[in-house]
Amino acid sequence: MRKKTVLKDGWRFLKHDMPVGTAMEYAARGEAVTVPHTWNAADGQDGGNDYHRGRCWYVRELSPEECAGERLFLEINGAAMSAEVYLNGEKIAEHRGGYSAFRAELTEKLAEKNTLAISVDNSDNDTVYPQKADFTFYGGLYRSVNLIAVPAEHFELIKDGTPGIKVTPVADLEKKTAVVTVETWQNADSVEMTLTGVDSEGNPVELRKTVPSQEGYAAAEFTIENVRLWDGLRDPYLYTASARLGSGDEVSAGFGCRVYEFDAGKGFFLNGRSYPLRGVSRHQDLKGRGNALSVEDHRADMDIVRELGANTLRLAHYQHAQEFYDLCDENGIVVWAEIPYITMHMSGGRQNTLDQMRELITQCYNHPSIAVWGLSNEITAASTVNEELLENHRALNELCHRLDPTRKTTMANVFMLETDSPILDIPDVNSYNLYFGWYVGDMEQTDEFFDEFHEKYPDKVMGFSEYGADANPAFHSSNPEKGDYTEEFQLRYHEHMLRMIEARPWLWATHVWNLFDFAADGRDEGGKHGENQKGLVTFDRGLRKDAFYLYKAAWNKEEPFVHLCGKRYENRCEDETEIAICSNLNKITLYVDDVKVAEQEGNVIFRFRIPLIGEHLIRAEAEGCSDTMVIRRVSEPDGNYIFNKSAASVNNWFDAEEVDESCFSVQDTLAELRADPRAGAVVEAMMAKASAARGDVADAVKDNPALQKMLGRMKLMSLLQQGGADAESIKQLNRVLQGIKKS
Ligand code: GCB
Repeated sequence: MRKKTVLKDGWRFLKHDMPVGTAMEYAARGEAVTVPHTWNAADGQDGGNDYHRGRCWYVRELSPEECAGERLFLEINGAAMSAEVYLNGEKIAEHRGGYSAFRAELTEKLAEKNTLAISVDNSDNDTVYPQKADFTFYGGLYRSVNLIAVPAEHFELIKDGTPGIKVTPVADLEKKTAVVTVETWQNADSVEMTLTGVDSEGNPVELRKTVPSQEGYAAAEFTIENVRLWDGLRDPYLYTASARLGSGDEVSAGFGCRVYEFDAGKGFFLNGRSYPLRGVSRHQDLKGRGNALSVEDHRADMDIVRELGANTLRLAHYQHAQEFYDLCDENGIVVWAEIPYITMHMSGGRQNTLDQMRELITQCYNHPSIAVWGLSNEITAASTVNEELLENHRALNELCHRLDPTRKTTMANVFMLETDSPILDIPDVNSYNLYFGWYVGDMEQTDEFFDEFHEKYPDKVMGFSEYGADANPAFHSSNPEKGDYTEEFQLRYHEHMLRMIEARPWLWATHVWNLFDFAADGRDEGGKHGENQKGLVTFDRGLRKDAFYLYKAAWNKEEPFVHLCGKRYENRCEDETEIAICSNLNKITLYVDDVKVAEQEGNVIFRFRIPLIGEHLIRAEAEGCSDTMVIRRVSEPDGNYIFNKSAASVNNWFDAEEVDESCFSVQDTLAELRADPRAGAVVEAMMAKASAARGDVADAVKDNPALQKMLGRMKLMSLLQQGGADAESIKQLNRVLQGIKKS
């Protein structure tokens, strides 16, 4: 028998670095905490990059009852980012990487009284990923910590945090069978393996074999006839594989039989039918709790995913909790799993990328929901593509294929990476993160980017791994613009992207960045501290922004609904206003003050215009569903709806400046300026200066013709603003350009 004891209570937390002896001695003075715990739940989201990063201690006494059992193991499901484990002052394990589980055997080191002391460290370094990324690097024992007591004969618990059982189902769609290989590792002579479930007609399946274990390894093959497939949202059916030793030790895993296929021209296929993956990304954190989530928190997140109707999740940017992959299995959500090899390649981090990948695959292998292993994210954002970076990716890619020949690899490329970069040849399938229409350029450039790629590389599988726009639901506008953080702009942005995606079913997967707002302590913008607000739902999960309903209308086929957008935009200063409605029904009737004013047929989003006189009750109806809101006409624009009016000076100073249209100015596009030798020379001189300051990024831009073309369409003004130039230097440059007559 195996016994698991959850070590939730009884911990003392010391928020300082100190030797283990001191930590044990002063433990009683530490803060009493329960695990899961992070020390950055509050300061990890207050903005300004000042959250506590360092080495802290968790100390706990283990009672004799807790230590009972023949062999005793400690299981730590997440210690961010690096940890050292001490039992009675002696170091028994260490682990680098904040997102995977690890275990250590305690048995031989147990004494009469036992004290566990775990140091956890999230300080910066140059060997453990992530070090540079747009999210808070929470520190703590933020997932469960358990004791596992097993008999002397037991399944492997140490190696890479293995579950001890590995299940590989290979489904044959024509024969309607699945050949399932079960492998286990143990210190016993034989293993009894059992598969249970039902077939496609509901008849029970129970297959059993007892197999010998040689050199600690056993394997058996089973064939399920008439197999019931794991079929995504439609029928995420799970079988169970279990393995048992004579000692009574037992391990088991849910598994699913499915076939994933990728086609450059046709997109993604599940079990032989076209199944475009359309969904969102998720970070594992929650306002007030940081990353120390409970099982209920994970469930609540999954409920929102189901409400949205997404069929895929990108679980960014690291390994998520096992509970969450389980939920994906049970709910039929196809998953992109990845390691935090992100933003910047570190020469000293190669081994860590391989370790984190090995643990991710070992620990997550059995989840049928996982379709791809992600090698890296925007790794060329702050690194150039050189041999060292390529070699690291090749090593990761080979590791994935060796550990798991059944799954494909992918990576999320940054927009400025050339599409002919050799790095695109490494993973099996590709993907790009594109923020045209938000950070750079116009939304339409996304369409152009993908079409150009598809035309140039018709045999390469391509996906859209990130896109999004920040929105603070406090801000509103009837003329939404990029950078205004309004809900209305976010809605327009996603409306464009949704249509763009619908017209390109060959994109194997698309993932909105992000389902939820999340902590990014380096940010301080859009009226909030320390948050990335690209979520469709707020950080506390309390509010679904209007763009949420756009996707729900497109993806949720189960729950008919009508949603009036702009509910929070009550006070409107205009004669006529727009009413936007999201719905998965096709005919909407609009009532103003209980009078029917219009009817429209369409899909997903419906836009009406109505005169605005006083206060109005707006009601939208479709097939028995309805939604209402109140809006009113006001004489002055409501200042509460506008983001940071005073700080918007960078955008506004230009209005006051006289511009001589016959001369060049920063309002001209880069291409227009470059076409003139004199204006072009000014721009080149400015670029050379920027390149001296940010060499690697500038080089990546310089050598990328596709990017150059896209940048050419942008106004110099917006390029400068997005590059972070201050108002004074933009003005100076403008004065120089105004001295050059257009020919
Ligand atoms: C990205 C990153 C992601 C950021 C996102 C953003 O490309 O992969 O981690 O959070 O952009 O919002 O800027």
